[in-house]
Amino acid sequence: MVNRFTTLYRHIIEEERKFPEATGQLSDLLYDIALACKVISLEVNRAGLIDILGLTGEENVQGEAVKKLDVYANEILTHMMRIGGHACAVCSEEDENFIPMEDKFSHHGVLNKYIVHFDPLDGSSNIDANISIGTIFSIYRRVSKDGAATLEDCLQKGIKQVAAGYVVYGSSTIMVYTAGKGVHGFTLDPSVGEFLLSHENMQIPKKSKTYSINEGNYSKWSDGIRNYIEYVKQNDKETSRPYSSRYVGSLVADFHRNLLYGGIFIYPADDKNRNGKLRLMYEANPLSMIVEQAGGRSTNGSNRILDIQPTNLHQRTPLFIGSDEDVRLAEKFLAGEKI
Ligand code: AHM
Ligand code: MG
Repeated sequence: MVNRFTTLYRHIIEEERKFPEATGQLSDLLYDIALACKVISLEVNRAGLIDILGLTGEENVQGEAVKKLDVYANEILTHMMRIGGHACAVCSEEDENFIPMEDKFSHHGVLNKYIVHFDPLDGSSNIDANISIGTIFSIYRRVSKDGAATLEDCLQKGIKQVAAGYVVYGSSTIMVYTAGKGVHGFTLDPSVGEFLLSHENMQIPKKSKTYSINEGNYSKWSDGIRNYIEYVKQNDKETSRPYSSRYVGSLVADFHRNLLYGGIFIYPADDKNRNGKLRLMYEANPLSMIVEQAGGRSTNGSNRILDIQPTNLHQRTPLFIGSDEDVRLAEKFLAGEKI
């Protein structure tokens, strides 16, 4: 039975204690991210009221400019990192270049040692339809020894992540994170304003009966992908086929459901998007660290996502992520193996 009063902050401090060299900076950084996400959650819940209250003009009732939610989410996360004093650079799906952070707010003169990557509001095309959206984050240790952060600090392989996580703004707000020792989920209790431990040591089922892919792109796919999708739709009791199809169109929401119940999410390369659509640094790497920590698998169809050396902050990658056996089977179809 889960201890009902384990807050996110207590949990991350206890997790950090498992690393003898830890200074507490990572706990504080994660806490700052969680705080920013609580603020975003509030705004997401109010989004539907904006039209009713007549706030769609340039200014809201307080005379402040009304911002698009994804712009707002980006600003609040960046601001929180700047005042927090633990990040030396922030990279966001919303910004072309990385944003260096000054050391002047760092505590006790300690150098800000972390690089933080965000997709501030994933699935943002779903906002107006009241469909779940989320924030994805990823944390690296800087490699340069001092001075301003460099592009090299920001372009590290996913395997170098020290922590990663996401927040889904759904029927409730949930934060899932890993700091390299398992995956843990916390549900926001709005009455006390705290994320409380609700899913300890999450494990994704090894095999599933659910696939998530935008099937509207069928005509642009390779034969390998088409054959795999045809396969999961055939009847065969022994292998739990046909699979169910579930596709929200918000990666975080599709990923979270598959993490809980099992499933494979695929966004392949196709005729139009030669490298797929999703971003390596902001979407694929953090979710890949989580899925591997939960016993699942994540590749670009042939290679492990976490081993890809990034060359560009906004580079895209095909993504096959979820239950281990399902991802392996999809890879076989992609390689043209006879099943
Ligand atoms: P976003 O980060 O701009 O919201 O775009 C990424 C989103 C993912 O959340 C989702 O899985 C995918 O794009 C959906 O794409 P499509 O509409 O092509 O199926
Ligand atoms: Mg996204």
